[in-house]
This record gives sequence, C-alpha cells and structure tokens, in this order.
Amino acid sequence: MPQESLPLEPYQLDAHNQQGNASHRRRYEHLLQEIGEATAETIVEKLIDFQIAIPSWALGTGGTRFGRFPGGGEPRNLEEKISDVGLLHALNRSSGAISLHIPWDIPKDGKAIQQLAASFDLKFDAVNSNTFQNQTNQELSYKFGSLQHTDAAVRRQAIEHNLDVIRQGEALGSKSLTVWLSDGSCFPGQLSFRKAFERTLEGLREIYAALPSDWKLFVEYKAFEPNFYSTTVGDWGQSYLYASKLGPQAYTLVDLGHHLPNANIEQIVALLLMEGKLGGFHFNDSKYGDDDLTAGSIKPYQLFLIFNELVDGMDANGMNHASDLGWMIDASHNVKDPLEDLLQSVEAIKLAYAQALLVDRPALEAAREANDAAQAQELLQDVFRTDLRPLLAEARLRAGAALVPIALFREAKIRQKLIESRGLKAVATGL
Ligand code: RM4
Ligand code: MN
Ligand code: MN
Repeated sequence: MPQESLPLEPYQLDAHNQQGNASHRRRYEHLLQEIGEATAETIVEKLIDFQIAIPSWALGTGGTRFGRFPGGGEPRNLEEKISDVGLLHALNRSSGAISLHIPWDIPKDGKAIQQLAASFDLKFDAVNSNTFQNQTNQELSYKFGSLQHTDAAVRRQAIEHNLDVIRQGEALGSKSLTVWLSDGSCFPGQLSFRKAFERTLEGLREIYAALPSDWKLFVEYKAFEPNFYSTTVGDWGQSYLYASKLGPQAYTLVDLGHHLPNANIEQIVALLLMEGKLGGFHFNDSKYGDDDLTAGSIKPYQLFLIFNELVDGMDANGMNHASDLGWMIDASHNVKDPLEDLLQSVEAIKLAYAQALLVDRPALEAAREANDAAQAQELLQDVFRTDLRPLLAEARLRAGAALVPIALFREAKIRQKLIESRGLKAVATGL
C-alpha cells in the first residue's frame, strides 16, 4: 500500500493508538461487563466488515446555493479525491469505497484509476449520472427536465448520458448505477403528471436494458427541490412503481434528506425491505429539508430506529449486512472541514448500526405481541442510551485504524499538510 503518499505516516497512527490504549481498554472492559463478551465479539466482527462509501463530491466544502467557503487543500482532481478517501479509510478502515458523480469526475484512464484506488484498498461503489445540470458543450438544456422532457431529443441526450455512465462504471468495477432526477414542475398546470411518468419510465427502461447482468439500478426519490410543485420521482411510492415495472435489477434508493418533514423513514425502510425492493442508502441529516448535514448530527435517535428496521428486515431476508445494500454518505456543507465531517458521519452510522445489533429482538417481539408499548420503548431506549463507542474503537484497533480518527487527523496536522501540497485556493468539483 502506498501509505507514504498519504499525509499520514504509519508511526503516527501507532503512536496515537499506543497513547490511547490504556483508557480504551478500561472503557472496553467496563462495557464487556454490561453486554457480555460474546455479544461484544459478534458486534465488533460485524463492524469491521461494514463499509460506507464516500461520494466524490463530498470532499470539498459545498452544500448551499449561495456561497462556498473552501478551507484550502481541497482535492483538485480525481486522483486527489481518491487519495482523500484513501486517507479516511486509513484512519477508520470503514470507508473502503468511493462513489463517482459523472461528469463531475470523469476517469480518463479507467484502469489506472482503478489501480490507484486498489492501492488504498478502495472499491468503486455506485456511479451516479447527472442530468440535473447543464454541462459545458452540452447541446440541449435540462431546464424543463431530462427523462420526462416533452422533446424526445432531450430525452435521448439524457438516456445516452446514462448509458455512458454505465460504461464508465464498468471500466472501474462499479456494480450499480444511481439515477437521481430533478425532473418535475414548479407550477400547477405546467406538466402532465401521467406523461411525465410514462416518458421517464420509457427512458429508464432503456437504461435498465443496458445494465450488465450483475448490476443494480437505484432509483432515488426526492420530495422537492429544485422543482417545488411536483417531482417526477417524488417519494418511495413512485420510486417503487418505477423499480417494480423495470424488473428485478431495479431498486429504490432512500436518501434520508429527501422526505417531507416528519416522514416515518423507518417504516418506509421496513416495507421496502419486506418487498425486496430496498437497494441502497444515502446518509445525511436534516432539520428542515435536504440539508445534507452530518449523519446523526440532528436526529441520532431516528438514525438508530432506521438501523433497527434495517437489521431486522435484512435478517428476515437472510441478507448480508455489509454487502447486500449500497451504503453511502451523501452530505456536504460549508462550515466544517469536509474530511472531519465525513469521519463524524461514518462514526454516527456505525454507532447506530451497533446499537441496532444490540436490540433484544425476541424481547421486543414479545412486548409487541403483548401490546406492551412501555416495555418496547424501554428496550429500544435502553440500547440507545448505552455508550457503545468502545465497540467501535475496538473494531478500529483490530482493523488497523485509529482509536479516535478525528483526533489523529488533528494531531497529525493533515489539513495543513494538504494545504501545503495543494494550495489554499484549491476547490473541488461538485455542488
Ligand atoms: C441530490 C441527490 C443526489 C446527489 C445530488 C448531488 O439532492 O441527493 O443523490 O447525487 O444531490
Ligand atoms: Mn442523494
Ligand atoms: Mn439530496
């Protein structure tokens, strides 16, 4: 592994872990007494396997329509983005995949890029198409939508773009395509809902037909923005309709920020899993809309409840937690160092996962059957309030990562090193 090309030396990681080891052991032993060694071992094993993909557009500051305030040292090209994800993975051993947005990141030489990623032990997760922005040199405009457009030539352009993204993904070893459309309308009367749906379905059918047989197609929904009256893939019902009509390789993708306020996302997840149609996840958190804030920063209990359903539903289907769903972060904003932010998101996701693994399912089932709402709440909240962070730290230690990734990031002055090598004015492509 070319760790020497990362702004982190192995000796720095070792020193960090040695320094924190005694207090970690104390906390871990204490937790073992509470939850038992066998349970702890099972959870630690599962945590080591669980990887969360990092999107290539989250490595720079972004996230608002107004201003961007880059903090310096942002990756200037795809190679540097891969190196940043490699760095995250070296720090936490939980970020072993990267998800590309085409055309923000077009690999010029697929093989070389794949090799670079492999040198950091990274795989390519879903590739994402982009028909929600006009690109320079693009012939026709997506102002009034892409796959739903009234003009067949615009629809053709959007379809061809998706076919091209599949080809790019194949060269990288990706196994899925995520389609998020901003298609919809801003004013009542602007659009025929039925025609928009049918045209979109027709386009998706052509894209679906071009999928390699071991690929999945993820249809991502979003309630509003940039269209504010209707969205053509607006909720899980519509996404489920498309995915069912397309066939067995098509699935719904849930982005946590894409619901109307107070939607019961855990229930959506449970039902999609029951139907075998949940394909992947975009993690972020929000207070109002698609805020794209750090996972777990606003509603950690909701994140736990979602994982509670994920674990329950995946187990009921005999699915592998680590590999049978696509796990990805989709967050990016202005005020934190993007790498620190991603480390926090990964930590929050893994914590919610660990908590869900600890739920006493037979007891919960018994409480439900007995209509004992108070006991059901006790069972869930008891787990939620147990501090499982020592399990995450133990999993990191065993996987060769840092005890406290964000602390090491600061101790090793990684951002300063990146600014020295890339400059203060470096700005990454993305939103
Ligand atoms: C959208 C959606 C997509 C993401 C873009 C950048 O709101 O979440 O998944 O690719 O933003
Ligand atoms: Mn998303
Ligand atoms: Mn979004």
